[in-house]
Amino acid sequence: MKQLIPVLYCLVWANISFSQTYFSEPIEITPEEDRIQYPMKIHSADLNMDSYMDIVFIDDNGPSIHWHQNLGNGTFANSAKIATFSSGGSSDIAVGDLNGDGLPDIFSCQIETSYWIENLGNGTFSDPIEFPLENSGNNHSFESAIGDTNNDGKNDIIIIEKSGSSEANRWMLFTNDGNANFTLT
Ligand SMILES: [Ca+2]
Ligand SMILES: [Ca+2]
Ligand SMILES: [Ca+2]
Repeated sequence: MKQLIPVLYCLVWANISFSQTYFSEPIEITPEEDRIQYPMKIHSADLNMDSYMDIVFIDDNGPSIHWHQNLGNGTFANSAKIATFSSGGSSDIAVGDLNGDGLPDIFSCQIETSYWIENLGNGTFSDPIEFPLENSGNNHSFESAIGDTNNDGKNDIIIIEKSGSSEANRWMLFTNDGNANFTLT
C-alpha cells in the first residue's frame, strides 16, 4: 500500500495539471464605431440557423434589441437592430422557440409591458407582439427564462416580477399551447 500512495498522488496531480482549460486572449467583437451606449443582458443563440451561434443583446437606450451575426470564421457582423420599443425600459431577454416552428424566438421582458418577437427565418424578425402580462402598481417584470417546464414539448416562460416589498414579488409561470398562446398557471 505504501508503494501505491506516491503512484496515486502522481496520477491525481497529472489529472489536475492536464485537465485545466485555457482561453485565448479576448477577441474584440464590436468595432469602436459600432459600440452602443447601454448594452446589457447578452444571450448566445443560432438565430439564423446556419449552425453558428450568434449574439443577441439589449440596448437600454431606446430600448431596443440587437444581434451580431456569427460569420463563422471567428468574426461577427456589426450589430443589426431587431426591435425598438416605444416606452418603458428593457430588463431582460430570453431566447427559445415559442411557436413550434424550430426557429428560436426572442422574449423581451419590459418593465411596463412584455413582448415576444417571432423569428421569421433568414435573420428576419416580426414586430414585437404584446405578451399577456399585466404589470400593476409598483410591480415590474425583471427577469425571464424560457424552458419546457411540464415536459409537453412546448417551451413555457417564467417571469420574476419585482415590487417594492418581498411579500409582493411574484414568480410566474406561463404555459404555452405550442402556438405562442400563453396561460398564467
Ligand atoms: Ca447563426
Ligand atoms: Ca419560433
Ligand atoms: Ca411546456
